Amino acid sequence: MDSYVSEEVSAALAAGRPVVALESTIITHGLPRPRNLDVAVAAEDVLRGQGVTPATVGVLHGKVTVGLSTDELRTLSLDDAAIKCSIRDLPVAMVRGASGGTTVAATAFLAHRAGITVFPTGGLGGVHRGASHTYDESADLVALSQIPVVMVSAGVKSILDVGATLERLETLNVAVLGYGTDAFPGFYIADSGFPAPFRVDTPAEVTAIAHARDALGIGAAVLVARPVPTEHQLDAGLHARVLAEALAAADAQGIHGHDVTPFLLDYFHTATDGASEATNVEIYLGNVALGGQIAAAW
Ligand code: PSU
Ligand code: MN
Repeated sequence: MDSYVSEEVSAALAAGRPVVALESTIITHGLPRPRNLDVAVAAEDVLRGQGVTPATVGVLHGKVTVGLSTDELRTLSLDDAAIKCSIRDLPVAMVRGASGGTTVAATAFLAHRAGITVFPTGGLGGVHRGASHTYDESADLVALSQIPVVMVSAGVKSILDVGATLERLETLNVAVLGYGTDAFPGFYIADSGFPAPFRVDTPAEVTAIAHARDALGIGAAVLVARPVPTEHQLDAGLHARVLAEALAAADAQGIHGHDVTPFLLDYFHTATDGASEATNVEIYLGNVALGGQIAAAW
């Protein structure tokens, strides 16, 4: 494949400077316009402020890119036709000349291929509720089992079956580290109700564990699970009520496949009058900042 890494990102990697990958499904499908672009730019600014080079990954008119420019980010953020690009969708988008936001799975794949290890998102995909009959499990999980990145996320999205997702992460050899917490975070809420398998408290502990993984040649991700600060979490009662409504609405409208996650997130953002959106942005930018610290400590 011809060069798809931006000059800025290539130069930073060649010089051994810290680089952090960012996904773009959160831009195309996770947040409403025009806030999506603001958040995408804010995430890059957080990293630049730390002396870290951001590498936002996405597909623009069939061109797979690691290190989108601000203009390219804007184009993608405004594109109604942008598809949600997981790993399997990348070759199709390339051949069709389509644009797309890359999911955690596709971003981890492309970032690692370019030599980038640290990758923060908001909330990871996982096992959906009812997966025992729908088989709906995010490709994020399989990708993390095969790609040795250091992923930072506020646990997995609370719209999912969190317990089942933790079981799958164990099966898939993904190390799960609670960051500054013994509880596994619950995305919109700080505590999912499940314990984190291990606790770490510093970026140096994370990098030491990731280096040990690499020394052993374990090819799976390390997942750093950072909880939303409690002052920014969604009210637990509101969360439970809206979640039940959102799941019922998805069921009634026959939403399935890759539309489920965007539908549920959008339902939350509308039904909470923007409160969940504000929380999502807090989660995301906080995770990006921690990603920057980990990359700097690498
Ligand atoms: N985190 C967020 N918002 C998002 C996502 C993550 O705060 O929209 C996206 C990621 O790109 C993730 C995707 O890979 O949701 C999961 O989708 P699915 O469950 O269909 O695999
Ligand atoms: Mn799915």
